[in-house]
Amino acid sequence: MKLIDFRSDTVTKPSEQMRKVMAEAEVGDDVYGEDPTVNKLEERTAEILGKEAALFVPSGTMSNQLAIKTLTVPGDEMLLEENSHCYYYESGAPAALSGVTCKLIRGNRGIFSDEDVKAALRPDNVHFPVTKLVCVENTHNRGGGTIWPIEAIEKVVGVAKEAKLKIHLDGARLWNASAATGIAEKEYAKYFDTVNVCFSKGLGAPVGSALASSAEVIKRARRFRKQFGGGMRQAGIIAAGALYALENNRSRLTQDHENAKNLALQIAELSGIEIEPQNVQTNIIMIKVSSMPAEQLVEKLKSQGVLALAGASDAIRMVTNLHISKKDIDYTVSVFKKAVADK
Ligand code: TLP
Repeated sequence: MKLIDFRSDTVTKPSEQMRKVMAEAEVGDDVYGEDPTVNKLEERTAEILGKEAALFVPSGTMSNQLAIKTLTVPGDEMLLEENSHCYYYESGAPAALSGVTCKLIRGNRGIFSDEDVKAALRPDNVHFPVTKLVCVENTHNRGGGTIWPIEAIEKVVGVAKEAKLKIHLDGARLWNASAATGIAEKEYAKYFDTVNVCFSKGLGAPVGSALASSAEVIKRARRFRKQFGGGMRQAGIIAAGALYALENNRSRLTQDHENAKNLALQIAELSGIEIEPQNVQTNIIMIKVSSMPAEQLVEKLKSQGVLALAGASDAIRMVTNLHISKKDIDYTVSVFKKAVADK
């Protein structure tokens, strides 16, 4: 049976053409700075994001954590949304790797306001940790692929700058935000000190993310990358896949968005599940399940070849990606109809 895998956009596999450029990539020892393909990827990423420099890293988690490590000292505090990946899904890394505590902000589908940041600021007092950093996630994963409105970013950054805080963007899916809005990546990135972007999600590369910032910050992050065990050698093989993804797979993300919206609209009317199709802005669909445990629905879908992820006992997440076609969406709708009908 053919599997239609909606568990994530991280499940995507390299295409024939991508594999070809990977196989033929020029390589060198990247710890010596001698891998031409990695160097090219870093330069191109920095250019797209309008930053001085970028650093190729194995994962989005490492990229986020390098930003935190580089912009803070142990004992500092960072402000971030309670469902943000840096906090929720990174194994307690801010505390473990940087000695940083997290002060959580409750957002609306991942978005918070300048007022929220103001309310979270602390007076300068020896009893309190020093608040050093704010983190924004765009698009917001657990929020359901929500796009941060640029005006909201501007306001949050305004308050953060006034308080002399640094600002990090977890832009693992910034490509999706740009494809959906037409706002260039660098227009988003310009507000932030550091930006994480991932090549291994919707863009379809097998491995890799990058951190972009000023040359000085990236120089420091490069040392921490080594310390974290992320200094790779002939990494040009994987960088070539990332570069291919960057040049070829950004504009097609709108197809994933269309497919997600289409799926959401078609299953929204079914009983036993709840979706707000108007909130499906990019490639992530969050579905509340009321008629059975989410795991049970996931199993039913799986038995018909449709893979989804139970994100909570009453919720499933589905993510469209480059392996999923319009036809797959139609099939998935029919599987859903059956799955929710026979309890
Ligand atoms: N997200 C994964 C899981 O870890 C949940 C997924 O399937 O969505 N930032 C954001 C916003 C992410 O969604 C992810 C991965 C990361 C960072 C981390 O990237 P990796 O997996 O490369 O460490």
